[in-house]
Amino acid sequence: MNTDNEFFNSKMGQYSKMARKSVFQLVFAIALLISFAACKQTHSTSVMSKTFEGDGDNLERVVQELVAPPLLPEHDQLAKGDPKIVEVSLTIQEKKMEIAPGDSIWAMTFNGSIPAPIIVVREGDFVELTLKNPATNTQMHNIDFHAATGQMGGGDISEVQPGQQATFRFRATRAGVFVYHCAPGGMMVPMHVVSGMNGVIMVLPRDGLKDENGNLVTYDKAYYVVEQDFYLPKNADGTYKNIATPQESMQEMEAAIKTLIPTHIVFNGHRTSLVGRRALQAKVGDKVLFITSQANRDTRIHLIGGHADLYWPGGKFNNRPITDLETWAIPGGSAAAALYQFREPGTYVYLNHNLIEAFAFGAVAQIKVEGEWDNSLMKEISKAGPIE
Ligand SMILES: [Cu+2]
Repeated sequence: MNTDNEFFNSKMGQYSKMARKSVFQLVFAIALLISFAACKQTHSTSVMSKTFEGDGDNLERVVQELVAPPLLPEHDQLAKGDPKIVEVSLTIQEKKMEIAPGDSIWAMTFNGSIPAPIIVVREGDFVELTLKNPATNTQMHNIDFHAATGQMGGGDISEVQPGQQATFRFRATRAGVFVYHCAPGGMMVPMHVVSGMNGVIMVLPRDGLKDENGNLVTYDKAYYVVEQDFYLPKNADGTYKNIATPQESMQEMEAAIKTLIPTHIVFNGHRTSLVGRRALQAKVGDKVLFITSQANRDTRIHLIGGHADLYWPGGKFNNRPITDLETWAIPGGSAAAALYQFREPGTYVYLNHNLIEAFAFGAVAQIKVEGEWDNSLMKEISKAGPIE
């Protein structure tokens, strides 16, 4: 019996060893399958393997009514239905504009504002842009979308002389905030850009923005704040020239921009665009998306008293956002997006943290936040008084 038992036990041992081996092999096979599937999924969503079909001709059309900065056009944060053609119209206006109290430039603008209005679409939508250059203007203009794929970002096929209009369409294949600007060629490119011809398009992921853990995150408000460097020509005594015509502005400004030293660095086209009674507004608890670009020059943005809860690297929403930033860099020719939930009331300052460029040149905005003070985050222990 003992022998049998030993035999049996030993057989059972073998069976159990075999069973363990089989289970191990099964688990190993499943793990392989899962990792293969995950790998396949990663590959299928890689930006390197995206393919596109159709030119969008038969898609549903919607018209986007653009609005003046710092506001965004009406939009849904999550896509409704299939990709659409979003029709957008920009009319170029050449006009004299004040950029600081008493200081003016011959501005060149899309739709009359500096910056140009922000366009909002979703990944996979087509943007159908009509660019109008009224006969009253003096210059040829066009538009280069950093969000577009194709020659000159559309610059070649959108060239319009005064009295002309042109329409082209591109598919928004990448999610994020992207600069667009006029690019008529040669020295006219920087001249038109620093005369105000730049803006941003925001391409939202179809299923919305994601936080650092991959969960949906929405915003209560969004503000569009663009830094612009200006180069005003000066008289021999250092005062700014009063430029009478756009042609004179082009001649005089070339020498001014070649100094590489701006005379003004401001937000939204004017030193006082977003301060005092024009400060941005929010409430404690609001999650505010700040969209900021600089089309020509590097900058670095800081929110005094707050942070970027979420900052999307390079302003591109398919990257996992990084958290808790104090200051975020914007290389010239790009845009940034940062989300912050205000937790305390007060007047916040959103600025270029080269503090000379902020306070001496003008790159400052304010946000007035209403709500109840929270001692769990900051508490005044004793008011300023004589040293004891
Ligand atoms: Cu132009």
